[in-house]
Amino acid sequence: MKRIATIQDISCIGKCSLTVALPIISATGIETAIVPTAVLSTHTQFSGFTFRDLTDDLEPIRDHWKKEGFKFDALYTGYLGSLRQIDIVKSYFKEFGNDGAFKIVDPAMADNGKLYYGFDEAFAREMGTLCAESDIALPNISEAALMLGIEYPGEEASEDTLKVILKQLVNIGIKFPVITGVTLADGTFGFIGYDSSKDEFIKYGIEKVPYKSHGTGDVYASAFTASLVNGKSVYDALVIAADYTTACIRNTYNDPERVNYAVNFELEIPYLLKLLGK
Ligand code: PXL
Repeated sequence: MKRIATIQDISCIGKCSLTVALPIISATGIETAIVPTAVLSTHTQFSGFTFRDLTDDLEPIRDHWKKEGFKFDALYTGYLGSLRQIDIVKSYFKEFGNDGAFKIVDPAMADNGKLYYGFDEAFAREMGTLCAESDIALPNISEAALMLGIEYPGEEASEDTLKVILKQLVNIGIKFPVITGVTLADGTFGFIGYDSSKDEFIKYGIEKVPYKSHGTGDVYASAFTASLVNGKSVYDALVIAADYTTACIRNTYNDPERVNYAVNFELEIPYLLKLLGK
């Protein structure tokens, strides 16, 4: 069996980070090791959430894994709680990121042009340095702009603007940035990326669902990681993740009993497996 390690928080309620990554990746037949960076009662879009920082556990977990000789097919990081955690994650990349392990960074820290509660611009810049150690980085438009320290171009930024931003991300060392949640020139919704090793832009969009929710970036990055480790090419994995995430958003949009803090990703797992030919 393939094995990945994913490093992000546990939000007990909120359907994001580990409570999304673990079920999605496991369902596709991959062993999913987790490194919880913090435990929160809910994600940070609620008020009054509890936050237990687990930074002090990260190095002992790494060292024990090293002693046991565990190997991983991918390392996938999401929401990180502090500057120190970013540094420690780099040491996980150094320790476990060779032998062909994919390093995937979702710099989950912002949306709608604004950083999530508790983050500042220094954190955003530092996240850029972690993305620079990844094979693929998956920022949304807000995160891309914040890592660069440039003005937020808006959710409807043009493809030309996004291409300039992609090149700027390469200039700060990010080999293969893929901006998610973008609206393409033909009005479809999807991603645009730039593979600097091939000097090639890639993009894909599907019909937009008029509904926005938290946690969709986490669903996207988890489905992408699962697809890649299941043997899909980077482009095919990005497309599968876009199709699956859009199905999750549509399912939620059509559900009169939906919750307002996350998407119905569970109900579309059979569709993800179908996309993967399972
Ligand atoms: O979905 C990203 C995410 C992950 N983890 C925590 C969050 C959020 C978004 O708000 O608050 C704790």
